[in-house]
Formats: sequence, structure tokens, C-alpha cells
Amino acid sequence: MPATPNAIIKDLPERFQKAKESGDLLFFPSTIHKHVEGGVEYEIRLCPALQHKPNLPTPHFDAAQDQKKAEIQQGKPDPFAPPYVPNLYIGELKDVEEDTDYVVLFNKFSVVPHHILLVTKEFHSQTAPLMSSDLVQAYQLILAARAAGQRFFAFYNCGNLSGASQPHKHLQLIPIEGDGPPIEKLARSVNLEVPNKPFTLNSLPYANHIYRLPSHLGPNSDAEELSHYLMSGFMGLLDLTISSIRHDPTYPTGPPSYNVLLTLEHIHLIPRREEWYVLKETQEKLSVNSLGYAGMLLVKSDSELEAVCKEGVSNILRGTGVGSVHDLQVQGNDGEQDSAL
Ligand code: B4P
Repeated sequence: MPATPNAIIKDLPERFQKAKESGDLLFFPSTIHKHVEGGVEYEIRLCPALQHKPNLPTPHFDAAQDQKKAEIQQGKPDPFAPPYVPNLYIGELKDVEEDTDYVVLFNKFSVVPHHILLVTKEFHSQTAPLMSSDLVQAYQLILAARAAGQRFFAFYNCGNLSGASQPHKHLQLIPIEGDGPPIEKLARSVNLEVPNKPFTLNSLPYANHIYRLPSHLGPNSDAEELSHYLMSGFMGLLDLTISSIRHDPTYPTGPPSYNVLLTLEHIHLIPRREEWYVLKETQEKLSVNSLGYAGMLLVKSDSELEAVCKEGVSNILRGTGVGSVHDLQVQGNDGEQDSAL
């Protein structure tokens, strides 16, 4: 029996506690370090306990069009397929418009309490673009959290070079304290001349494409209206992302990789060309996923923290992202407006 987004959000604290106490959910304590650079206050999360979590090899998502292939490539069962671990299973959601089912699970390796995964019930590949139902279900969870006085945002690591480690299609949602992730705050400060056209944050040294959702979207919006705005925004950003990638002559072959951030107010798409950044100082490899492009990086030791600050967060994000061709996109009228900061 499908649950509602409100019921999922309401049950999180009690279920999280139970999952943690059972030992099925592993919680890794961390501390946040603020790092100001180029006018952005980045959040670098130091989590030494994660050193003991093995890094999963990145699966080759391109060939993983079904669950069995994905399991063979990973050399182990798909953790997002049934039977679900009862303490990690929160409930199911159904998108009636698109007749698509989802399961909501706790992230087994949790750094932020109440970090959840919105997983397609049938196997779909993590290289596939988001569909209307993916966006609507994630947005409805964000709205349900807002109604309960909390701020959540969703992210999607799409493709081999995006920081993803599981080939079964999943979005992730985490709560955030204060008024949002650092890069979202920057996006919010932009005054748009044309309200429904994508824009870019020019002060960031990598290609980024952002769409502002209309402010009237809320708990009273029906799925059809949400789908209309979320999909037209997402498709416009995806075109620009592909265009940014096409302008990079050395971009690796294969399906494009990119990160998606979905907040109450914006959709962000960031094209990716590298999963890892090698820190000059220590030669350590830093994995960057969507959260990095929200302005939230994860490090596993004091020396890594120091090396990241020395290297500069914007150099790291430029290294794993793609160069901006915003001016060409505006001249070519590729659907992006001239902006911002
Ligand atoms: P992916 O999209 O495939 O990859 P990811 O979020 O980059 O996490 P990754 O697995 O690469 O872990 P990492 O060491 O970088 O997402 C897969 C998700 O499924 C992850 O959340 C993973 O933990 C979860 N998962 C894997 N096996 C599972 C299972 N059997 N059952 C349920 N869930 C399972 O990072 C470690 C953790 O820190 C991740 O949760 C990551 O999302 C989180 N994290 C990274 N940066 C962070 C930041 N700046 N702030 C807070 N948390 C951060």
C-alpha cells in the first residue's frame, strides 16, 4: 500500500533511531568546517570514521540496463532491490500520472541523520535522465518536509563520472540546517530579468545551469502542474548541459555525466568530466558528487581538509567539472539568459 510524502517525512525521526539502534544503519559522526572563497561560504564536512568504509568501485553504468547485469558488474546483489532490509525500508510512493512506483530507503551509510533514498522500484539505470515522476515525487517530499518545518533538498548523481556508486536509479534527499546549501544561497541572490529562462552563476569557474521554479508552487499544486514546471525546467537545463559537454573536445566518450540539485526554489545541473580530484598536496583522491556542487564537500582526515583548503574548493570543482561556455550559449541563443553575479 503506497504511503504519502507527509507520512514518510513524519515517520523519519522514530524510524531513523530504530534503524541506527538495530545496527542496520551505520551512522558516521562528523564536524563541519566553514571555508570562505570567492564570496561563498563552503561547508567542508570532516568525517574520519568513513576511512573504514570501503570505496566501491564505480560500476560501468552504460551496460547496466537491467538488474542482473548491474549485479554482475558490481560482483554483489543490488542493495536497492527486494528483499529490503526492514529497518532501512521506510515506505513506497506511487506516481499515479506516470504509473511508476518508488521505494524510500534510509541511506545505510549515513553521515547526515534522516538521509533517504528515493529508488525506482523497477530497475532503471543511473545513467538515465530524470523523468517527470522522479522529479515530482522528490519535490513532493521536499514540500512535505517544508510543511513539517524542515528544509530538505534532493540530488542525483547521473553517470559514471558523477560520483555515483550504485547503478540502480536513485535520488537522494537530505535535510539541511539554516537557509540552504551554499551554492543555493548564491542562486537565490540572483535577480532575474526573464523569470522562466535558465541562468548561470558566472562567478563560479565551471559550467553550471540553473532554473528558478515559480514561487507559487506549493502544497496545493497538483502533480500535473508540478510535472509541467519541473520537466520544462529540467529539459532546458539538460540541453544546456549537453551543449556545454559538446564544447569540450576532450570529453570522455560514453553517456554524459552530470549532477542534479533540486531545492524548493531551483533546479541546478552541473556537467561532469571527472569523478575524482587528485589533491596536489597529498596526492589523495577526493571523490566529488552532487553535494560538492551544492558547496558541501566531504573529507576523511585532517590532512585532507588542510589540502582541500590549500588547493581551493573552486579549483577542485573546476577540475571535476566542465569549462563554462555561457557566452557562446547566450550568443547562440541556446536558451540561456545573460546573467549573473
Ligand atoms: P551514490 O549516488 O551512488 O553515491 P554517493 O552519494 O556519492 O555515495 P558513495 O556510496 O559513493 O559514498 P561516499 O563514500 O562518497 O549513492 C549511493 C547511496 O546509497 C549512498 O548514499 C550510499 O551511502 C547508499 N548505500 C550504499 N549501499 C547501501 C545499502 N546497502 N543500503 C542502503 N543505502 C546504501 O560517501 C559516504 C556517504 O556520505 C554517502 O552517503 C554520501 O552520500 C555521503 N556524503 C557525501 N558527501 C557528503 C557531504 N558533503 N555531506 C554529507 N554527506 C555526504
